[in-house]
Amino acid sequence: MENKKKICVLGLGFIGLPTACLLADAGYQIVGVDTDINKLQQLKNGQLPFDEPGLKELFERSRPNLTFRNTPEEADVFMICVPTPLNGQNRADLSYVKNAVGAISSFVRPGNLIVTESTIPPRTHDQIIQPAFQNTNVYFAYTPERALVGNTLKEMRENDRIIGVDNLKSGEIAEQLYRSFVTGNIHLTDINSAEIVKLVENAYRDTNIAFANELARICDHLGGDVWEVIRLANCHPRVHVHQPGPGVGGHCLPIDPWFLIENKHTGSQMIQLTRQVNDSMPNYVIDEVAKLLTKVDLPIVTVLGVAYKANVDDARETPAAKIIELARQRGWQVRAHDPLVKRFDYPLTSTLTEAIRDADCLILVTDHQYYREQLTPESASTMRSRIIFDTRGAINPEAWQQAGFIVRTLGAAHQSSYHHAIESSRANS
Ligand code: SAJ
Repeated sequence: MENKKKICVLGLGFIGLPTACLLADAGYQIVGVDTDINKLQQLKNGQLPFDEPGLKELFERSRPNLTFRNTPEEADVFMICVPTPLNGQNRADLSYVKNAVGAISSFVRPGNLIVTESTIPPRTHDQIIQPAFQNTNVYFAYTPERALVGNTLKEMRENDRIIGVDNLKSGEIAEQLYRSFVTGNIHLTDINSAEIVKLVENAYRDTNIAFANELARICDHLGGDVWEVIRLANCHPRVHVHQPGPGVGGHCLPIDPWFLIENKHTGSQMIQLTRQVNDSMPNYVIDEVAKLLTKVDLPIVTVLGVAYKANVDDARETPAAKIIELARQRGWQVRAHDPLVKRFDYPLTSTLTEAIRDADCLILVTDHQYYREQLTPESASTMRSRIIFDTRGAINPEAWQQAGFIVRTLGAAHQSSYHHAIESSRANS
């Protein structure tokens, strides 16, 4: 095999590790760098710190080209994949990026490529990354990651990639690097535009969901069924409204839009409003649940699903955390259950049966496939009061109502069972 270049990947998280494995699988010699000694030891022992479809097999296959260290070393390419969390003032905490830049500075040589994948506010290259290497003749690229948790490897391979570069030669080197595993189109552009594109994608989705959440509240008051309303509106060829829910979680949508507007001189108004709408959904859910519990003394409430979205084991920024906190503030006894999440700040009940028994109200927060299959009126027959609040439009209200449950679906307070009746008659025909 051709003797491929050496790449130092800084940050072995949800993006850095799969990317390191894909590049190692393509024949590059990868030095994976992380400051978490336990994670490094785990990886050296052949264990993965998180799960993603296909990652275990890829990791096994690419291990001969992977080494793990807690400091960088000389390489042809340096790839920055460190986290950029939100600080207390809704601004990007760039300390990990700055540390990574500092850590590689003594190893970078003329002709090296420094490529960043971390999500960063506009102008971070201009103001922080590039100035740190101004006396070295290096190439820069910004290639924001765009993969969806739960489908990371497929999307890393198949999605189009945006590569922002500082000059044509950087573009040539960076494109060749990504072409080694990307089958989607590669779009070269300038670095500032690439920084903004990444944030626009998530701000767009966040805004669309905020619109859906606002529609859910409107339907609750005006009598429509938001799930039906959106389904039908989306039959129009130029309408694509997203789905409402208990709030927006994960490591991207609740964070990235803030980066786009952290420079106050942009005059942006809508993105901030979007964030407020989505962040207020847990409060709305708990206010609505409270209306169902007025006659119940010392309610026991069970939160079903603490992952930030369906079918992942990831609970970062999950709206479930705020829902649990708000429910506890009301003096309710709160249980939480999730079939996939292993680590969570609040104790998780180990079985669904245990989580349901003697509860007064179930709040379906995450529509895991597991709940779609296992959560039935029969499985909930051991509840003390028969109340269920569905924030995802995931259960069939009619079936639950027939079994004697009070069912409240977000955005369908005046529940019409019309479309469910139609759907089941279609299914039976
Ligand atoms: N959600 C809704 N309604 C919807 C869709 C999602 O309430 O119609 C909620 C989910 O329940 C979840 C949150 O939004 O709480 C975010 O989930 P997601 O599936 O929209 O996105 P992430 O955070 O897993 O990944 C996003 C993706 N961005 C876009 O689709 C534009 C992914 O492609 C990015 O790579 C990722 O952010 C990232 O790392 O930036």
